[in-house]
Amino acid sequence: MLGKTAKISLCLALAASMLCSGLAGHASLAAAKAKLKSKKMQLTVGQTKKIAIRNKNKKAAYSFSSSAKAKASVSKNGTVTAKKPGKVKITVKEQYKKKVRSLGKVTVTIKAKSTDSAKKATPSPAVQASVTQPPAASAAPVTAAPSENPTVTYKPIEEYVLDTDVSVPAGFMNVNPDVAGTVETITYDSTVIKENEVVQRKAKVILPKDYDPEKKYPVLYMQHGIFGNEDSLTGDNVQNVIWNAIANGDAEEMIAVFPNACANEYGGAVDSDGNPIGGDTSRGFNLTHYAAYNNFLNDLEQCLMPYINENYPTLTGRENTAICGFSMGGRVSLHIGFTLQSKFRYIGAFCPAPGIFKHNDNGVNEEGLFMPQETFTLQDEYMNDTLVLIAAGTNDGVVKEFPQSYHDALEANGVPHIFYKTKGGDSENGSGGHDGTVYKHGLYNFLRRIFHLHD
Ligand code: FER
Repeated sequence: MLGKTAKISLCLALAASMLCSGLAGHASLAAAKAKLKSKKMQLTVGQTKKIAIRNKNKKAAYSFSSSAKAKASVSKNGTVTAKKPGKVKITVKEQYKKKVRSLGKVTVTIKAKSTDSAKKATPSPAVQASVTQPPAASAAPVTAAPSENPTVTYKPIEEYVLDTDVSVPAGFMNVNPDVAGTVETITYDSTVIKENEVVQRKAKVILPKDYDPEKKYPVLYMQHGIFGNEDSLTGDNVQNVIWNAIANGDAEEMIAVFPNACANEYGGAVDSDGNPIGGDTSRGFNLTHYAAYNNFLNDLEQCLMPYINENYPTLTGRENTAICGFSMGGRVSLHIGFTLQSKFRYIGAFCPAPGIFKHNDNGVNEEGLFMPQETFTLQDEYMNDTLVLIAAGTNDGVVKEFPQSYHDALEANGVPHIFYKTKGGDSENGSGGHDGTVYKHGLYNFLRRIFHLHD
């Protein structure tokens, strides 16, 4: 992975977030009482947005009531739907054991429909979110009942896509033993690396705190950047972002898999003749090396996913399966997600690398995996039923404007998605914005939006 500065950036980001929030450290975060993240919400008629609660107590129940249901209704999980222009107050209460406590009121200001109001809802100066909305006649909640899964109804993708709030809670990257689950290493047989030969490959499996093999969990596959392997993401403490999101009540309990996305016999970088290059990364920008990442589609579909589904208590089917990644892993995730649309309902790409379209970056001429206008799109049946999130650095010196070009194509093709830019940590090597600060921010926002059940 090129994001060598990630750890330095992490420290800076942590220091900054602690200063901003006035928190002394992670312990106080765990003990803090639940409170409303914001007491104001601006919506346009037709828009929906979830009321965010910080430091949710997982054992408590939260209830929401609207002062004027004709203007704005609110669902059991706190999603507000704007119906008519005006002001509405939503009262939020927490019930824990027999105690009921008011968290206060959120004042919702509803504006009449205007053409591009969603784009103007910029959450903070550092973060510019842009949202391509689904067409008005959007999908109803999806009921998934593959034979081995319980019958559950999922939130329509529209609700996530219209949620332009991409802020993250303080301490979302912290290492916090109180919320930690476990990390396992698996070895599985791959039949797609060498002809007529089985090659053993490794992956990390991230289990949630209180993992119970009697339960069933949705699965997130997350891919590392170029020159990485199955240890890169755990080495960068990405599992803590997942555990924090679950502990904050922002993400469902899930199993995450961090594979080795370089699907060749070495599980590592090669030169153009296919020979390993060790640490000589300057020789790693070539088509043979990139082809190993393209081959991960076969490895994942034919070998790793079946292994995970056989050996872990997983919920299967696209409603329960997400894919995301950083940089080269973001490219891999877009490749796989847009190719295997019947298998993944959630696709996240954080600082995605070149190669989705024809390019000539780093002196390498690559044909590209998709054609921007013709093939980088969703099939009709998945168009309004797939969550796509692309997060980019405001000044990414490594993948430059490639993430923006993917956003532009999706927008031109009318594919509903979320795209936003956020600032990276400082960096001395010109890769500012191509680092852990940005990709973990993207991951947290992705985690907030995947697998949520409709209530
Ligand atoms: C490239 C520049 C960067 C490229 C890939 C990367 C496929 C990947 C960077 C990373 O994973 O950090 O031209 O071509």
